[in-house]
Amino acid sequence: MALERTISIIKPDAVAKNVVGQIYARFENAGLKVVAAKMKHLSRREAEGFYAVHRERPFFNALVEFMISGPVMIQVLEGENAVAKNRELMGATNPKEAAAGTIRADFAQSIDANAVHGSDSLENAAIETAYFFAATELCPR
Ligand code: RTP
Ligand code: MG
Repeated sequence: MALERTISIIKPDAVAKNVVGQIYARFENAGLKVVAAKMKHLSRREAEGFYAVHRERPFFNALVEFMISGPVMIQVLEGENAVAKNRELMGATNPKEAAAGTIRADFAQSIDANAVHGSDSLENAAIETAYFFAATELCPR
């Protein structure tokens, strides 16, 4: 087992529903530690840059519009197998297909407003962490 870090973003729908604390509890109960966090209302440029990999996808514009529709809560999670563990806690992209008890099953409305983002690989976790945080903002503990 490897100690990893991953990026989690609580999306505008879940921040608006006031369930940041309930989602943090899921991380904590699974043994993931928050080692950096910030609430931010993303600019269009920031959201487009973050999701640049999806630029050619048909849902890109809707995704960007949604991600800038309100503040998001961005955190770096640290723990054993943090990347996969966070994806497991999140559940499937489409909440209709998300397993019972996952964050998306419990808090997401639709495939667009799906409550959370999580890095999909260790490599992307490092890229996404650097996108939002300076090295000095990480607090290993
Ligand atoms: P995320 O990146 O947000 O953690 O979600 P994911 O890996 O489960 O899904 P991904 O394929 O990376 O897609 C990014 C976000 O785009 C929206 N999406 N909409 N309408 C659609 O078919 C569609 N497909 C993806 C979702 O909000 C997804 O979280
Ligand atoms: Mg993704």
